[in-house]
Amino acid sequence: MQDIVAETAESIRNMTIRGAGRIARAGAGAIGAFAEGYTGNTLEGFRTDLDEAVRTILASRPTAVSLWNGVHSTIRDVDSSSSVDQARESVIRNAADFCARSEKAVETIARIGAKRIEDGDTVMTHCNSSAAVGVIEEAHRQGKEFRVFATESRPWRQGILTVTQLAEAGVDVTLIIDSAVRYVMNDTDKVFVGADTITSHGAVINKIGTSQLALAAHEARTQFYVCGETYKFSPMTMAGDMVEIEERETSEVVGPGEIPDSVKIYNPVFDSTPAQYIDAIITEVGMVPPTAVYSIMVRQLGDAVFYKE
Ligand code: RUB
Repeated sequence: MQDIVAETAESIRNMTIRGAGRIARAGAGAIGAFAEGYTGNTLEGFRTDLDEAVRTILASRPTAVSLWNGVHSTIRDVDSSSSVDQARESVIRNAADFCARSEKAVETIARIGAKRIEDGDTVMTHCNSSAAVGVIEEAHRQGKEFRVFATESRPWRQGILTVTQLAEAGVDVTLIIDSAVRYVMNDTDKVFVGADTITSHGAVINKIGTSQLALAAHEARTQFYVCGETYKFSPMTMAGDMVEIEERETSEVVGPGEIPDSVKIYNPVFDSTPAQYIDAIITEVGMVPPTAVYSIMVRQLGDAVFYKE
């Protein structure tokens, strides 16, 4: 069963499984499967092997706290378990519970966010966020007539996934290159993006370029909404920790021999949008101002006490 842990970690690392919600569910699911297949019979042995499985999953991608929250909510009852069977069962149950809650949260966000889209609107989205795409699809399902601009999102071009998904759902969608964002923002009424991590002071870490959309939206007086489940709230930021911005392989940016060897390449894959540029964060517990993140974080995560210094 260690295989499923290593395979899942690799699929997250190589982006076969991507997007903050999906990687959280995959990580929690892999830990659940690990517990299900565990054949050892001592609690101590289980805890040691589980620790290693958790470390393997968490090392796969560093930025999205959803992965950390998903995995830690899965193992939360292991410390208080008194037998290996009790510990295993708690992990299996908590993993299934997290995945179900996560999927339901995305559906709730879709229903809440869809209310913000009106007939005649032009909407913009960035990268490929299942929460943001869910909002757009739900508004379309409700019969609203609007159009969508979706950014390409170099270098992985997740925008291709977004436009394909939206076109298949029947949405009027236009693909734009990333550098067209400010030009197109003048014609845009509302922006909906996802989140990988939301800090205690309401900043949102999402796909590189999100903060450019936010700045352009601010300048054009376009509403800017973040769609994010509360397990994207980072308890570590309450303790003052910085969010690590993932830097990926330079080969994702240019192919071999395309530019002189002396040229350096920098490939950060997320950026931080300050709270002041965000009109609201659409969560499964409601549409909230970024200034409310801290109190929701305490309420939602407080009993779990995920973060230990
Ligand atoms: C994906 C990305 C998405 C968030 C939210 O980046 O930035 O906007 O993860 O996604 P990558 P979701 O492709 O590098 O994982 O709403 O699906 O959780």
